[in-house]
Amino acid sequence: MFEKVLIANRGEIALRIQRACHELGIKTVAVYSTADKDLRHVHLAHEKICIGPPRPAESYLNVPTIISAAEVSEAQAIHPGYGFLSENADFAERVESSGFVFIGPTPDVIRTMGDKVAAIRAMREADVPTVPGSNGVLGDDPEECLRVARRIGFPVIVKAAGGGGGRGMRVVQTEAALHHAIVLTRSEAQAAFGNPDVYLEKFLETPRHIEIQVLADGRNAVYLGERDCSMQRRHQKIIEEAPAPGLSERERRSLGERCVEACRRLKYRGAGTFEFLYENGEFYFIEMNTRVQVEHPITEMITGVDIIQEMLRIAAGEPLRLRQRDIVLRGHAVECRVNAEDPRTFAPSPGLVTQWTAPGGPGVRVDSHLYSGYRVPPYYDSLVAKIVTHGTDRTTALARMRVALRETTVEGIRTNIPLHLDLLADPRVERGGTDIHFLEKKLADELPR
Ligand code: MV4
Repeated sequence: MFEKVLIANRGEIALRIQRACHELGIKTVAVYSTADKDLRHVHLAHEKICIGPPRPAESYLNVPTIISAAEVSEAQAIHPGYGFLSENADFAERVESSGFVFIGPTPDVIRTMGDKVAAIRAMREADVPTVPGSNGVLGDDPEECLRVARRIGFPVIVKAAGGGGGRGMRVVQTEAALHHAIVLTRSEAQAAFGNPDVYLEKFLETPRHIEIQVLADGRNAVYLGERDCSMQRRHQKIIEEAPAPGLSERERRSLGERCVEACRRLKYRGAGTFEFLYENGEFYFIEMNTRVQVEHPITEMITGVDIIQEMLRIAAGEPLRLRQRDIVLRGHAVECRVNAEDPRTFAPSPGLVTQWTAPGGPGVRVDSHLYSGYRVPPYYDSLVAKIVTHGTDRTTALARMRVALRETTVEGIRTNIPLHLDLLADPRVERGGTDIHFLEKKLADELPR
């Protein structure tokens, strides 16, 4: 196992990674921006290195500085967390060519999955179900594009090959609107990702977002069940749960086995997430994430597997110790993302947290870097805590979440806890299985302005 790992991230995930390292007897190096000198994991690290000013481009995205920090601290490996450089193939390459281990997949696999067209092609080859679509990049001929769209059937969605996570896409309802939408998405994609390639898919109107968690060592893979992440606003997830309400054991196994087979073909290494849309009993692959995800704790709660520890073991070259038969899903888990934002307007609400009290009790887990007196900086995402509850069944997990949210106090800044309480009081949420448009529709219906 590694003796020392550099954590190239901040906030709650840096603390989460550090805990896993320390539990395994690994020393940690924290790299931090000047805005983050008082973060908990920075205080708790064996070594800390300031890597620049608050702006991410000058600190957490500064590759040469992070590599230098690894060199001077003599860390053996770098954990990128989520966001920042976590899915940057060039960074992974630089890490490895500088003699360090990148805790994640190989650069070529990151690159393939970053190109959404290449990712979908890889999945089709592995028999993972995908959305009916162009099966490749669109050419320049408008007539040919129209033929492809007609074959798929309207509505269609134009997506950028370099996009993902909701960036660079446009829904097209009619034949007349197709050409303009392609031209527009193409030019936006060129500007945003430096890649003008676009592709077409059938637009699914009311899907759920269900994702499969995998762990793999380059040879073998296991799936750790699924998460339902349909509760979102503007592509920001706010509540996730595992397992997905109403999914049958048969559906879970069949989809999980296909993802495992895809991992074997890709020689996938590390933690990964296959994202699917789920509509009318069918799954459609849309993207793969090659990093640890924000919502990984709910999977940990129902499987008992420490995903970050497993990432470290795999990166250190240990063969996967888990067999599929060892993975048993137990009970139900829910995660509420607590953001420093106005619960009605969603405007960011950074500032001094004068008082923080975390909830507790059986089946309650809190992943947070908050403490009373912490100042939430305005430069980064607004996630300040993840409240996770577990119970023998969904009803129990939800009841525990309501109690936990009412116990939580955050003073000095605004948070979205009132929104969470509102959602958990909605009978449609209690029933489960709401689609990806539920939250935005509810907000439009209940908060007319
Ligand atoms: C779609 C779709 C409907 N049909 N693709 C948005 C994020 C990106 N990962 C893919 N996204 C979507 N792709 C087809 N063919 C609807 C969405 C979508 C969405 C997906 C997952 C979670 C939230 C979403 C919110 C709006 C649109």
